[in-house]
Amino acid sequence: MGSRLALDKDVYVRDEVQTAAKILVVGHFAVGKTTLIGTLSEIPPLRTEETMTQAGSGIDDLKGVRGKTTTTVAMDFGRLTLSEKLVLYLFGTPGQQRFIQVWEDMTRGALGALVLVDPERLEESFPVIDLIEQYGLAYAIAVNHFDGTQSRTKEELREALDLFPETPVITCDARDQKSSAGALITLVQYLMNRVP
Ligand SMILES: Nc1nc2c(ncn2[C@@H]2O[C@H](COP(=O)(O)OP(=O)(O)OP(=O)(O)O)[C@@H](O)[C@H]2O)c(=O)[nH]1
Ligand SMILES: [Mg+2]
Repeated sequence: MGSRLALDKDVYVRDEVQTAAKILVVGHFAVGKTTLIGTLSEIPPLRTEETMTQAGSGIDDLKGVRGKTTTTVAMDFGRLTLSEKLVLYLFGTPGQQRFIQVWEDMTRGALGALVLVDPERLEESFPVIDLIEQYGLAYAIAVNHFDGTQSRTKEELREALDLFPETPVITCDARDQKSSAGALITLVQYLMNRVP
């Protein structure tokens, strides 16, 4: 217990009152997962970024992704204290199918997931949503608004993504703290209301 206290004093000192929840931030390639966790984390986020090389050019589709030189190869990790009673541990999980093994580990113990979606690359979100449903995780959709993207109504997005009526759809800008926090809070409220 002594070493746990030393590792994460803030959380364990207030043990009786504070609950920790694991939340996944998922989404397809270059949708803004690392950006969102970096924006929200109150500790320096753990990142596993590697420079993209020519070898990956036929694998990760850079179409519509400007100025991206690195990609996440394992995970992102950050922490966000939402209130005296609730601290969130954020795990960013790569959406590419070749990372399916990472999903096996990441989904364990997770309360739910924020699924980041680029409205201009909707079809890339289908396999990610399929995976989340396959693992039985509750989720909310956060539409990351890249500059200049065509806006669609939430209803159009809901229909295009074939969502359940109760699944929350929120818009956000992964670079903006307030809007990213708003997306996460919507997810957490949704998850809390589902708890029997
Ligand atoms: N204009 C704009 N750019 C954004 C936004 N969100 C992220 N970006 C940029 O989009 C690029 C991809 O963002 P990342 O956070 O690396 O995306 P990712 O989902 O972690 O990518 P992978 O780990 O490679 O799958 C970066 O260059 C970001 O700066 C946004 O809302 N607007
Ligand atoms: Mg990333």
